[in-house]
Amino acid sequence: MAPNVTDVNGVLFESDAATPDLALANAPVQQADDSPRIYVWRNIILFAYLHIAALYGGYLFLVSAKWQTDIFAYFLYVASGLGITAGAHRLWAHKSYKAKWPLRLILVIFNTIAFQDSAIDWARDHRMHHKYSETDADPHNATRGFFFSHIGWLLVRKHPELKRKGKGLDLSDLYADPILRFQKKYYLILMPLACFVLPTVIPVYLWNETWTNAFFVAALFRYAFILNVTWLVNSAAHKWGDKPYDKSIKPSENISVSLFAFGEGFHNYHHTFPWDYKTAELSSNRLNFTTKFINFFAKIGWAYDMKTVSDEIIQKRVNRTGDGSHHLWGWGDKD
Ligand code: ST9
Ligand code: ZN
Ligand code: ZN
Repeated sequence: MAPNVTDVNGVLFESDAATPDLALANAPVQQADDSPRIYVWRNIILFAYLHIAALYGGYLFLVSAKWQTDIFAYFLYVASGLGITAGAHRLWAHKSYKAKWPLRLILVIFNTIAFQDSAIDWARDHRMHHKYSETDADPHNATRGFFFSHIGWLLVRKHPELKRKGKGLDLSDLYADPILRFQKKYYLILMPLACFVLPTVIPVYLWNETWTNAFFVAALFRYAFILNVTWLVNSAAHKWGDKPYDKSIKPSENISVSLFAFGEGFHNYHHTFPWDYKTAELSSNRLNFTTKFINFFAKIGWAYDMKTVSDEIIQKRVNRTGDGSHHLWGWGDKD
């Protein structure tokens, strides 16, 4: 049965937000079968435009952009991808390793190119995603379907339950970092420069690319591509794949997603052991470019205190809650 929507709609919640009710904030998450959908038309229109423009950009990528522009777009994909995987995800959301300030600076620049909101806001949503996985307090709750967990969650107001429970998150470690505070404070200046203006201007001035090719290929096509790869972790990797570590959850081991997402598709492992900096059961870095990147910086001392999980603990968990597919993955061959 659908709940009484007037109990949970955005208007009612806004008045709750003004006078926080602690008893409510500490109450268990309530599941709503039919959550309210308050459409955000600005986002719907902008994302529709982005995807149509990105299709045109993909066509230009193949047929008319200079090779330098294509390589530049690829470089931006890798850099901004690492800004999400090594930065927002493994470093800031999960604290799975520590980084000295030069690496944090590189990662925050990469992260700003990715335009997935400030790293503080990204980590805040992601901590909710792990803490309240697959409930109304999870921003991209996969039980609401593929479309919602992929992009739909960015087209509607967040669920009141998320805002209520979110008040209990501790983000003090993120706000303690001046680099992250700076990014958040100046985000609306830094992000357009890093994600759209420089990616368009650089090809035009450095190798005489046309404005059209530069804008649609290096800015819009590249941006939409990496957004969709990231969203696939929330949608596809919460739907398809084996569950060698915990068969009771939706997150799954998805190799195709891992390939494009620099090692972030081993999602059954990641939700079972979220503190492991590798986000996968690897002694090193198979299909996991992000782990290679962090390991490189560990060698020069800029990354340290990397957290992992012992083989023994993993094996115990596999035996206790896995779906029996663990032996198929060949994790024994530590490479
Ligand atoms: C984007 C993000 O695309 C993608 C993230 C994907 C995550 C993937 C994770 C998978 C693992 C990692 C794999 C990486 C793979 C990468 C591969 C690379 C090759 N906690 O948000 P508001 C409260 S972004 C606590 O406005 P609305 C808070 O009080 C794309 N509290 O909610 C807040 O106020 P303030 C570009 C929370 O109004 C207030 O609510 N960006 C939390 O319902 C209002 O927050 C966009 O398109 C929380 N988590 O609006 C923008 N959240 O902030 C999209 C909220 O002042 N977003 N509160 O403290 C929006 O426009 C809006 O957020 C909205 C909801 C319309 C979606
Ligand atoms: Zn997940
Ligand atoms: Zn995570």
